[in-house]
Amino acid sequence: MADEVAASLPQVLQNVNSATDAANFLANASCDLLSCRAMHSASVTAAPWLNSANDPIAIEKIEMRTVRLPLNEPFETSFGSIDSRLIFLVSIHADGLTGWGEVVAAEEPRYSYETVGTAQHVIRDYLAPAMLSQPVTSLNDLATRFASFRGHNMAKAGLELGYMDLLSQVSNQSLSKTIGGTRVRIPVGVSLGIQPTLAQLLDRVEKYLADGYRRIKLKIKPGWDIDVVREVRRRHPKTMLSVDANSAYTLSDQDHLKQLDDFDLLMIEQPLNHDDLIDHARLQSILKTAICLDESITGPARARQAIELGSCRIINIKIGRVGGYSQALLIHDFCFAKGTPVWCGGMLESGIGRAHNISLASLSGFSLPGDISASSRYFSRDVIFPEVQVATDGTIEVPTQPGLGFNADMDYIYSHTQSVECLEAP
Ligand code: OSB
Ligand code: MG
Repeated sequence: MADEVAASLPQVLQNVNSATDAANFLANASCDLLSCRAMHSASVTAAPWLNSANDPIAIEKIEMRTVRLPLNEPFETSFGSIDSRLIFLVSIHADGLTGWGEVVAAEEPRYSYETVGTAQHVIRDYLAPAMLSQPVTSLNDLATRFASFRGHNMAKAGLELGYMDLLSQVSNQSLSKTIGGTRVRIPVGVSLGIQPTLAQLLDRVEKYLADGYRRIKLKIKPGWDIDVVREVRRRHPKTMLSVDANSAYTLSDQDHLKQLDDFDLLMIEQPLNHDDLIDHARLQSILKTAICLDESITGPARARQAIELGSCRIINIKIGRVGGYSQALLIHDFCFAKGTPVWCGGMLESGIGRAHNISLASLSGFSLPGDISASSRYFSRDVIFPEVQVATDGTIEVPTQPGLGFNADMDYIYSHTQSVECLEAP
């Protein structure tokens, strides 16, 4: 199955021959988003924000808000278990309109070094002042202002999300259309945390397959891997199945990991160190199964290097991890030109982040099911209405109305707010 997906893609992409140009662009740290996208938009629907049809947007106020949402069930990965999510929402205010974004950082620096606390600091002291200093003319303008601050991708992304929601409202078109999306429905899968028992995991797998999800991803770690995957595969011989180790292994585990080759997995996500490319390339050379990188792909340059080194055959794009739409679009376009499948990862987002993921995943290159579940998979009630729903065929409809296509549920947000901070233009 994995081979089929990999083999069918380059076929579709035969007309694209700009990979070398794209690589040259990405080699340059100060890659200009406009020219880079314009150059490679032959097979990507031309993105309306490339031209300057809109007046610059003078942002009046940025609000940072944290909201604690209980999770329906604990979520356990190789780096620990959580039973609630501190959601960090940002709202961007201009001309009576509000754009919503979400900073996907966790409370603790485990998945990445960013936390809710570091993102609040970086937004308050650096990014918001840059965004408020003068009217924003384009996503490229905003990304260029942020580029002078190193790292803190999730903080940058949160503001880019809010800006893009606002921009698509101003342009009176859907966010999907604003970024050049082509899909009207997107295929989705579900990520299943480490469970107390194998029986419980098998139950969860049955449930989500019955709900229609098109791909099951199992979180693995040493002691919860080969036997678990073997049993799930034995019961579901045809299911699109993948695993995610969140960096729980080292190269010395290669013989152990090689056993996963028996299970016809779509991919093994981030088996090795969170910032590694070299060891992944060595592991990929001995594995039949495709490696997918998540944590290691922190931006367009890393995506290019990973593909060049052969560190992976599939890339997981998370808008937060890579630093916003500007960077996610570049990675998408580059991978599309190279024939590398991408898919949209998740960070247990609330409906705001989830809605942005739906728009991102509507781009043509997102050929594999995303980790974009229904709101109800994680939360008894979400911060948006309508909530995100997955149809019985395992797809989510891409909204067509202007903006995000979902409304912030202010009553529910207010009632669960833990902190609010307003940042205003000087
Ligand atoms: O590694 O993809 C990951 C959640 C939090 C942090 C990292 C990851 C995840 C998931 C869940 O796998 C994806 C989702 O459903 O949001
Ligand atoms: Mg992952």
